[in-house]
Amino acid sequence: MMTTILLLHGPNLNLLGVREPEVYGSMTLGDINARVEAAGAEQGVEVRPFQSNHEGALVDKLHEAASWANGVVFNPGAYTHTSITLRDAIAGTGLAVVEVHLSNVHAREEFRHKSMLAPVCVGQISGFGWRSYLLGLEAILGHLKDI
Ligand code: CA2
Repeated sequence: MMTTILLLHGPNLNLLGVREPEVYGSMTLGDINARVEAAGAEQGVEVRPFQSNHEGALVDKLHEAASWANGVVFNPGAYTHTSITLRDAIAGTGLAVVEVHLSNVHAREEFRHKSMLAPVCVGQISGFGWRSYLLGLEAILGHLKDI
């Protein structure tokens, strides 16, 4: 059976490469999706990207993915720091999720240091720009091999 990974992006990440390139880099979300999909394909892994600015749509996608995804690479954006709803969705589906961030959230404002989701994730990758997603893919695939 082919391994399938949900590549999930939260709010404002559709602006990548268009606004604030000094903070978040010049790659667009489409560029990042293509790089992660290509890295997956090299290993025979299907990567399915999805982005939403809406918390409920992200919850719905996690629920849906529980029936087809082996794991999730998730940049929850600012919902990282606020969303008990997304935390409950991850815990409730039992999906294996790696949390990723472009920026080093621990080097930024205090309110970004706390993740509501990290305790129900396999782990967190933060601070490597768009490569955080490649590291996230490697991390989830390594995790899935071990279980
Ligand atoms: O570093 C990350 O990946 C974040 O998840 C990005 C979130 C931020 O709230 C988190 O603390 C860390 C913000 C995403 C905003 O994305 C933009 C992209 C381009 C232009 C403006 C915003």
